[in-house]
Amino acid sequence: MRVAIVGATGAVGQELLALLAERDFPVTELTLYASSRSAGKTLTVGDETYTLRALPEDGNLRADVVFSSAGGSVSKAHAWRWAEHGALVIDNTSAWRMDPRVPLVVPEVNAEAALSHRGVIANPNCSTIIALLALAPLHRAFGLTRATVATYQAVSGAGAAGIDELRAQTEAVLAGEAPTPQKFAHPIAFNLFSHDSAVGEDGYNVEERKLLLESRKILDAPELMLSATCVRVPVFRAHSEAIHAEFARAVTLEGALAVLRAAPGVRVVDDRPNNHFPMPLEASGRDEVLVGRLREDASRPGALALFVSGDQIRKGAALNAVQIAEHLARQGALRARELSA
Ligand code: A2P
Ligand code: 11C
Repeated sequence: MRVAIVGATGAVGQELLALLAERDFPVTELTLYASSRSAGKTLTVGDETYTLRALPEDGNLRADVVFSSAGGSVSKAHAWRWAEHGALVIDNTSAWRMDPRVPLVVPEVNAEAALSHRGVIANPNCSTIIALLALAPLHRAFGLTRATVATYQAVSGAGAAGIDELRAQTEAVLAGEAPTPQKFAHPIAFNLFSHDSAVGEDGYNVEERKLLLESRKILDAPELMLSATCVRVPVFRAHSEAIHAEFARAVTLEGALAVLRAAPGVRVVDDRPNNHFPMPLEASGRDEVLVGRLREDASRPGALALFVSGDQIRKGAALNAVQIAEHLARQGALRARELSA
């Protein structure tokens, strides 16, 4: 298949490149797009060197599948034009997630939704994907009705600039200098702060609202109640979340553990004697979301408390997108085609 990556120099773009090679995705031609600032520069991947391109005016990316991770404004402006030229667009941004024409897909949860696409499929927000890897199988078994979520989000969620800022500020502070915030409004080294997205009139920020609205759409659970508090922490690339979940049907600890042990994409890490539970360092670089600290919620009989950690760039973004393409290819719903000139 002819593959295009839009945002190839970014944190998610770089992970996509690594994953396509690692997973033997059937790429016959790879075209890499970035901003006009990068156009003409080269990028070496394995033995191949690619010249970065600016987006073409005519919207024809000459690809069967486009992975888009250049930010919401780029996808908002171009995704459907790329699709009109025959490409399947798997969009890693928030631009089209809540559009009724666009399936919002986590393959372990609602792979079948991908088949109804009209040219654009949305990859959910990373915090949503990571929470749902644990919550969706519990929902299927016990009927999730309500959840409260507190996130501990890595700087990778803010892209390559976020990663660079944590590194630079940490070095600066250790050298006795003052941190200079650029990407984030507040110091991130040795600090944490409420998620860096806009706060609405109800006091919830955009990230918190995404967790609610995207979960409802993916689980097809419009009545689901969910309240999130999203926080940026000085961790490089895996998000963690403390979750309290309530269910319609009776749930036991053993029953929940059995469901999670059988859940695809989940690895249970729940070693009480050794106080070993999900950690972002252990989730980094892994495909699975780590799930543990499972206990009955002492404040509400019948509810569960749990803790998850998942690689934000990998399962939270690039891997999920590649898995969507792989699923469609397996179903015969994504294949190489003759391209117009
Ligand atoms: P560039 O490196 O040329 O700025 P991240 O999420 O890590 O910040 O990465 C964002 C990605 O999106 C980068 O690859 C960046 O390219 C790319 N990008 C930003 N703006 C545009 C644009 N207007 N058109 C195409 N790609 C863009
Ligand atoms: C973060 N979840 O960690 C965000 C980044 O909706 O795709 C991804 C934003 C999105 O800050």
